[in-house]
Amino acid sequence: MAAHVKNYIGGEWVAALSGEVFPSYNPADETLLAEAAKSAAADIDAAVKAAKTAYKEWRLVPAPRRGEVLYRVAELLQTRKEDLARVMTQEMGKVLSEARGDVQEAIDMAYYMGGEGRRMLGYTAPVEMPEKFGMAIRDSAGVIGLITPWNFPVAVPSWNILPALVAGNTMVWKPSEDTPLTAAEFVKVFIDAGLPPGVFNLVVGTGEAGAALVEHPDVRVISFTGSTETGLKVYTSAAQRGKKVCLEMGGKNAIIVMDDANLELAIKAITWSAYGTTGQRCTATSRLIVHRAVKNQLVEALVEQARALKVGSGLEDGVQVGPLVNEKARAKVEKYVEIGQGEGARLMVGGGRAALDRGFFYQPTLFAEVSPQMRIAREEIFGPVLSMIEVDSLEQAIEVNNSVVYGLSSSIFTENVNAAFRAIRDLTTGIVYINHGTTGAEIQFPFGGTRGTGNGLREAGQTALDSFTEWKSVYIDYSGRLQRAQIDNRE
Ligand code: UN1
Repeated sequence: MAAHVKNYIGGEWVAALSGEVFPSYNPADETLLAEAAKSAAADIDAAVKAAKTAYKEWRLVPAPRRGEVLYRVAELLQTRKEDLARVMTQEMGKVLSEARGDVQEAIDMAYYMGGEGRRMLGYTAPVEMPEKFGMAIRDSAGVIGLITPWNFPVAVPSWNILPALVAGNTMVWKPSEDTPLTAAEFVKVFIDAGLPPGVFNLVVGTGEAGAALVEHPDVRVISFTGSTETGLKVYTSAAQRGKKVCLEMGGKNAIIVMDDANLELAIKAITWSAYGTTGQRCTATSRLIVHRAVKNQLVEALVEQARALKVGSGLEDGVQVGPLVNEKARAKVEKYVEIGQGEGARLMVGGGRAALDRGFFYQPTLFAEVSPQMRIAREEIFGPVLSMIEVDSLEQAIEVNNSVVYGLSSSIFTENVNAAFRAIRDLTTGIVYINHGTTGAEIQFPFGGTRGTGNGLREAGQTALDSFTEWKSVYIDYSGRLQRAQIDNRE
């Protein structure tokens, strides 16, 4: 029987004011998993009102106490990890072991940000006048609007929810329409951890609800993770209203394999980074930039690896590649495989639907003889499709890597320390890996990308606080007299 997902507003589970619902399907068997509230502007408005009211008190709760709620979130997530992972696998398809990893990122983030409750560091600096003191402190920003994708339906929201809450903000969260059930299960953890009503509100729905959240005058900060197309719309709409926006958008990440690389290691890393999560990570490897001298060896091994991967339902033991999230995602992959063939790239393996009765499955696919100008080498496909480009030198590899509009993650396999350090210096992505695939970022470091991937802010790490706090500079004059600085600012 399909579950029912409601909005969680001001501490109550409520239906959409219109009474409308939308479906959430299991991508592995196309069955109906849940019906969720199809929210609109009026639902968003109710949630923002609740968040605005709750903000008055939550901002005054001492930060170490707010941090303790996050520790309880971490503990509850530990106990519910398996259940949450199963719901996630059923709703968006990733294999169970990866779904567990997704929840684990939220656990890690909850402990990390819980600790911020006792840090949230500002600074002091000397001031120009005697008997005067100066400091810069982080202040909460107000009501935060959060829009998140389906591919990491617990981890990515947690990177935003946890820093925003510990910093004293309240929130309205609009998760992807592909994962409303997972979102509701995640919200229950916060309720059971004792978060006061109205501090964290869930509004499920489609793009209509997301747009209303971005447009709402009482929402000061928007954090968005998703496609570049939607992200730029969010950015434009928020800019017209003078809001702060944190964006994480597309990627076209590459692994560079040099002629001196440990090939055995590189092959394992490429296989996992390109085909793990069915290629549906913003950090997934979708380009392979390979030194001509090792090209043949690499292709042969990758074809073998791709063929051996077990495609199927993520709940089944031994399955390594789950389905694509929905029919639209599979149609997009099919379109790009056609484009690649039309552009003259050579299909080495895959290139079609996997032979399963139901579900949005696609075979792990490799294109060779790809040139950097081809669309399959430049545009985000978000599926298990890898495009191989040949180069003759490190300089050329770096140039090809940096030539796309995206700048999230990159990687180089080399045993040469000089080449590794040159790559660190010259690769222009937000994340760089040496002898490791392009996925697997840890929550204590900044996460995000340059160029078309983002807009300069970063999720995770200490930098997450930059999105959700305002700096307040404070001057305290304890001289008891009118000092010169108040008159003309200088002696
Ligand atoms: C994403 O793909 O949206 O680095 C996030 C990684 C994971 C997070 C990916 N820790 O691949």
